[in-house]
Amino acid sequence: MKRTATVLFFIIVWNHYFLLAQPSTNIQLNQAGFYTHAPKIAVITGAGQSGIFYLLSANKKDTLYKGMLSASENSAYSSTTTRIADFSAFSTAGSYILFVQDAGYSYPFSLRGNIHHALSRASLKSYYYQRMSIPILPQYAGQWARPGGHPDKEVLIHPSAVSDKRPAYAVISSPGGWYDAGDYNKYIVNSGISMGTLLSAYEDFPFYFDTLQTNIPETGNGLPDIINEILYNLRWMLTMQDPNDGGVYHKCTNAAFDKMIMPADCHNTRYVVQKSTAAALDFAAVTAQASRILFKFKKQLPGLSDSCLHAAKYAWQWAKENPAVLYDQNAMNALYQPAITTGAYGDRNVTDEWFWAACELLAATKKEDYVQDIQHYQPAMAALPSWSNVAMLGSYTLLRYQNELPAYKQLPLPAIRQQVLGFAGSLIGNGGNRAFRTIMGQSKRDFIWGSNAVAMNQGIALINAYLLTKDKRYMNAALTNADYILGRNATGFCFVTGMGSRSPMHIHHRLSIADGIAEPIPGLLAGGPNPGMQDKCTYAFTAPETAYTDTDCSYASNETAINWNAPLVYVSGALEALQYEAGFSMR
Ligand code: G3I
Ligand code: 9MR
Repeated sequence: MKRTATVLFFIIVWNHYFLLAQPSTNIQLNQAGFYTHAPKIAVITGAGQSGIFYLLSANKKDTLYKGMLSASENSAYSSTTTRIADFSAFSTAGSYILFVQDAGYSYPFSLRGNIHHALSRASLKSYYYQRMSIPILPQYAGQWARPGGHPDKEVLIHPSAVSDKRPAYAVISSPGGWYDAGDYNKYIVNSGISMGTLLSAYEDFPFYFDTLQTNIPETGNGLPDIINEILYNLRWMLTMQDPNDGGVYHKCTNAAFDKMIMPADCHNTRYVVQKSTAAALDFAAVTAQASRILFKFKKQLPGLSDSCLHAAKYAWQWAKENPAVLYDQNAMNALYQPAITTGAYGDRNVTDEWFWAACELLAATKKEDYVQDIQHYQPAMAALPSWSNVAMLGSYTLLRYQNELPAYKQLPLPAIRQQVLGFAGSLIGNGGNRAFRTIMGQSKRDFIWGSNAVAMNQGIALINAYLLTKDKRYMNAALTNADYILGRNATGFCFVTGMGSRSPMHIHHRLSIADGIAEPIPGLLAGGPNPGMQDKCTYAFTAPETAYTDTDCSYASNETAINWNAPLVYVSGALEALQYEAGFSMR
């Protein structure tokens, strides 16, 4: 009896001093922290009663604020139960910890005016690590420095991509660009939305990005680093256009994925594969948008703006002549050798690509030529941007330039404005995900391959609605999705590598896996919960909002990709930029 009591005593003491002293995985909050004047919410997961929560100083000695937890609620897309700690009323800058009796201590977090600056910088910097064909140098990359690989100076024309002047196996040069994701290939379609999103970040918030430096080789050359980074991929994209006809190859790739090895150890033959309408139109949209922005830098980059516009028109013309060349990898492999088994990005509907390209070309040229196509391809319904649905990128651009475009009668600007605002309004109007108080995750359909990009693209839609209306409800809603990405979600992960207290350590990313360094390359957004679990890896939880596993194996939930990081760059930059607007407070 006495012995049992002693053991019990030790268990209690152990729990108190060791377990409870560790941060609890049951308190889900933005692991970076909060803007001083923004709403501040933490979610307590796991069974428990309503009760008091305490906001403590970082050394846990002082209680600075206390409040009541909400009653427990059931989350819609997993068996998680949640209670809400809302401490929005507290707004003193500093470092803090939350304490809840039956959950323990939270991770430490801060309240600050520029709380997402580090995220903004890291998410943009991640593209430097993705650069292909050049060595990544220690003065910029620290422990993640590595030799170059995939020079792509000798890339073969795949038999599917043959044209008069470029027979099968002819050699072209297509160096540079970013690795698409955890794999080592480059795909025009996915580069399309990634570049469009980064270029839009610059167009919407030039004052912020003009001064954001990421310590890359070009830093200090008179161009903003976001532009320097974009140029690295743009120059590659330009090599993907056939100068003989304006057509654009769908991708530059191995026949099969490289093993989990470093770039310098990869020696598989590289191909450019079949031209496609989607590739041509995405390319036209990006180069048109780039021409517009680079015009501002024509002194530093003589001729580039013009070359981009020329490339855009040439690709557009090819698309007009080849309006329905879809990329169907299986059909292609039935006809040509070697079979290509890398990412397909095979889009079966290109109406949205037509719309986006026409919008970008109109905004770049201000010429009426594109108005009819804009009208013709205007989407019937707004849809969240993804690699296969880029229409809304065109809408954002038209609205961005609405006051500078000639007053073409057939240009459906009011309808497009209504569509974007209607879409953002519906994200807010349905109340969001109640259990976590986020916009993300209110629909089961949010949890797809790359679901974290859904959260960030929702953020962009909301920020655009804010820019159009100055209604702060949209900004607060966007902020809930940043909170989601950085920890206020049913998995408890901060989904950006190197950020927060609990972030992915085993991202499906060849560079991070093969380099022998424990920490993954920082600033990468993991794919996120995906109940599709197409990778057939082992998942501890399989419900829509918890089907995420931090394992190397999991490309369906734990890969990273340039089209997922781009909206993270946009949202984190926008949040920071808007914080700096005089007098702006998110409340
Ligand atoms: O469109 C359907 C939708 O109607 C349905 O409700 C839903 C149910 O799961 O599936 C949707 O299709 C999914 C599609 O993504 C759109 O989200 C497919 O199941 C899913 O297999 C597909 O995944 C794509 C994946 O490649 C496999 O092709 C991802 O979007 C895409 O981001 C990913 O991209 C890969 C590249 O191929 C190679 N490089 C890495 C990159 C990231 O993983
Ligand atoms: O590593 C590849 C990843 O980038 C892709 O998104 C994924 C789906 O296309 O495929 C991964 O490669 C796997 C391949 O599909 C099947 N064999 C194992 C490969 C590495 O895990």
